[in-house]
Amino acid sequence: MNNESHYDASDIQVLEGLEAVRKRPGMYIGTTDVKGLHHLVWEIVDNSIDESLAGYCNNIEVIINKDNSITVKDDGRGIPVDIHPKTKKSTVETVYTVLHAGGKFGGGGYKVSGGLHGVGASVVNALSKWVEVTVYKNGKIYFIRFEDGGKTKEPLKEIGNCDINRTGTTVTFKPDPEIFDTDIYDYNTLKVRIRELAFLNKGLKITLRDDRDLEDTTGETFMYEGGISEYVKFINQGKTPIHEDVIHLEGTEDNVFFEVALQYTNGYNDNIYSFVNNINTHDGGTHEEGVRRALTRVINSYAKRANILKEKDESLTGDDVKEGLTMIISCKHPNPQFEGQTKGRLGNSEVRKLADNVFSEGFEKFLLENPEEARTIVEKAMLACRARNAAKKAREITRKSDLAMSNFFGKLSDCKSKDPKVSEIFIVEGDSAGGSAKKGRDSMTQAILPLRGKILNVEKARLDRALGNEEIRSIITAFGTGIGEEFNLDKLRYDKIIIMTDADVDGAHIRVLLLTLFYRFFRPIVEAGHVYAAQPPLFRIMHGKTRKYVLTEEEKDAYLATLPDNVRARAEIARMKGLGEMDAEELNETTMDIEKRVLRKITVDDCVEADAIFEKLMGDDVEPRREFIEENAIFVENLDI
Ligand code: 1YM
Repeated sequence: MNNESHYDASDIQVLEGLEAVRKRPGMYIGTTDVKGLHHLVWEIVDNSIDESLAGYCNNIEVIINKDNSITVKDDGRGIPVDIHPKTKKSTVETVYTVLHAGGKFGGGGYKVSGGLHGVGASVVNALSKWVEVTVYKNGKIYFIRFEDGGKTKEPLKEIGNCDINRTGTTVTFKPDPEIFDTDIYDYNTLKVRIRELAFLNKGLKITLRDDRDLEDTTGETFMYEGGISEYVKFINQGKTPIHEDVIHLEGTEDNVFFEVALQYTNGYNDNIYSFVNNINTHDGGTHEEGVRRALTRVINSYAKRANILKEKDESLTGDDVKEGLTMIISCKHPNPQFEGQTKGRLGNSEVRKLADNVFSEGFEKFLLENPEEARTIVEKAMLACRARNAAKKAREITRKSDLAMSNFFGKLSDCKSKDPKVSEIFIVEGDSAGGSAKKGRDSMTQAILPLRGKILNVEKARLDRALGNEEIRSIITAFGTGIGEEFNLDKLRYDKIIIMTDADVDGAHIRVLLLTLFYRFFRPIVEAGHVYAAQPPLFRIMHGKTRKYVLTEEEKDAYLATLPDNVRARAEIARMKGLGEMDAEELNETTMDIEKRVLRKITVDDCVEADAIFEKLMGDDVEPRREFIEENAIFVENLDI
């Protein structure tokens, strides 16, 4: 092959490779929405984390620049700059332009990153308007720039000298606005994940700075010497632990590193999160199974041996022993097998054994050495067991009670269709809005459930008490899924569950109560993407025969700006007060009609963050709750406060 020619066969291959990424970005980064936009950052940060896992990098810095480009810096070895034998180009250029280039060039380190297994850099390059890479290595500073989806502007060149001891890589990229729906980075999204990465990689320092924010001059630094133990403490802030120390256990076998940190609180919910190579395994897998199995077994055997659990008592179940438990499980695996539809499950069977062994040995030792704590933990699980049995009875009563049923059927206006794929249910605040909704709906596919009383705050309630609340019982009955041990997602009677509340503080409060209920007891429904918030309009603009509804102040201004001056001057602008004020036709047109409405999908993207929000909103302290509602007014852009 002719080395002099600047356009040879390997160049063509490179261009074709990157073009393939631009043609089908979804295949490489999932989506091109705001999530995909943030995904680019993680691909680059992953390379720095890998360098840290290999033992060469201690500091990572992420900067959101003024133009919404992103800079990631690390103090690792620096991407190799020598000429790569196969491509005859610098290794930096190769890594950034050849698909699947990642690990193959590194020379077999202990590479445990997840994500795209090294294809990340070239994918980011393909989807960027421009990328600049600076490498500090050998006392020199090297630089290369790519433009328009990964085209090399000029090969790698030396641009100066640096201290011989200085090494590292700095990458700045600007996502291509032609690829992504949005180009604006969200500070909080980056922060939540960066904090998590810092917890999961103890001792690693990661800084985040927002240069769009004039007041942010230093950024926030995340560094946890305690790693996942500190993560547990962080989650348990504002909760009440029932034993002082976080229990931390770890072990390694055949290059697989496994660790777990846990602490029980006096609450009724569990917060169990598991990770493999820093990736959240939402659907668990062998690492989680090993721990859960060992936890149940060890608590039962200890409780019996210590004679806290008597012969006649029934054994504690997995559900009993996880009540109030906060636990982080983390596994670093050189060859993880991810399974399931969303690849959120670890499949490697050898990990089950490792997790079980490490956990059972360590946890049993803890119980034996700390008899007081052990008794507290066992008694907590035994209480949970009793409550579970009480809930079972309550459920049976719910099922049988004719009174509860007649009450319920008086309330729900079900849709005619029995096909869950096309059916939706609107949960509506108040009777008057419920009335309009009933008239304005498409009765074939839309069911209406008006809520009269207040919903119980389930943050502080066990299942048995939740089942005593009439509003909650109506919701369970309407959904058809059952609750607790009986929950079955396949039985959900509606494809969409739409929360329809006013755009004011009361509406926000009811929405939060409902979301807490869903998050605690119907999490799979949220995770499967069935829950939505309706977005009633905030303004009605009338001119001539035209009626236009808009959701936000900005949209109103933008719409008015499109009108000719004389029309705008005479336009009537009304601020919509509440759902109850709209007549059936208006409600249908603005909020319910499948063609015209705007729904907002509710996700539990980051369960830790969501839990912190619920904790803040639903915990005992009133002040943070007020503040939060005022600041965030969850899921509505504009709030009448
Ligand atoms: C801001 C982004 O990419 N850091 C980074 C990347 C690499 C190395 C060090 C590295 C790896 C190895 C050897 C190795 C990469 N190198 C490659 C490849 N930060 C960032 N820091 N020396 C340096 O894996 O053996 C790909 S990524 F392939 F060239 F080795």
